Amino acid sequence: MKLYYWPKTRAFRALWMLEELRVPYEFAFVNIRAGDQNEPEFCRVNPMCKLPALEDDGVMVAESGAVLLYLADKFPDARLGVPLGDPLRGRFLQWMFFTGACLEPAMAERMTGAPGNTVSFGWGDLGRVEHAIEGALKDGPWVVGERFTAADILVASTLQIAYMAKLIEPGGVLSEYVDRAVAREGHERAAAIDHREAERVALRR
Ligand SMILES: N[C@@H](CCC(=O)N[C@@H](CS)C(=O)NCC(=O)O)C(=O)O
Repeated sequence: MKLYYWPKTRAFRALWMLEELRVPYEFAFVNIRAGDQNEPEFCRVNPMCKLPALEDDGVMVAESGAVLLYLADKFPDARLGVPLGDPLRGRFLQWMFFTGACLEPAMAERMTGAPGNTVSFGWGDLGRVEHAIEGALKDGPWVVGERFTAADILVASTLQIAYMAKLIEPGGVLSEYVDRAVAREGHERAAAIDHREAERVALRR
C-alpha cells in the first residue's frame, strides 16, 4: 500500500490511520512546497492534485475521509469503522463526512472573518459545528460513542489545528476530547514519523 504523503499536511490523517491499523505501507513523497503535486502522474491518482491519496493494488483513492473509510472497510478486524448493518453505521458515516463538509469550511470561514449565511452554508458556522461535536460527545468519549473510530481521527486532528490556529477557545469538552485522541499510541507513532519526516525534508533544503 502506498500513501502519497508530505509531512505536516492532511496526509497526517491517513498516516495516523495506518499507524492505528499497524499494517505495512510505504510513502510516495509529493513535495507540495515545490509544486510536485501538479505533476500529471500524481494528478492521475488524485484529480484534485492534493494530499493525501492512497494506492492499493491498483485501487486509487483520494480525499482524506474516503481514504480512511477505505482503510476502515479493508481492515474490519481493527474495528476502526462500523460495519454495514450495525445501527451505529449511520452515525459513523455522519461523522466521517462531517470534517470535510462542516468542520473545515467553518474553520476556513472563521479564519477569513467574512460573515456567512448560516442557513444556506452547509456548515452553518463554527459555533454550530462545535455544539454538534459536543453533543455527540455526551454519549461517550468518542463521536460514535464508546468506541474510537476513523471518524475521531478526522475530527480530532482537525480540531487540533483549530486550536493551533486559535480559531476555538481552549478548554472544555472539545479540548479534553482532542487530548484523549492524541494520547493514543497510534497517534504518538504517527506524530513521531511526521516529525521525523519534517526534519528530514528540512535538512535536504
Ligand atoms: N479535501 C481534501 C483536502 C486536501 C488538501 O487540501 N491537501 C493539501 C495539503 S494539507 C494539499 O495537498 N495542497 C496542495 C495543493 O492544493 O496544491 C482532503 O481532505 O483530502
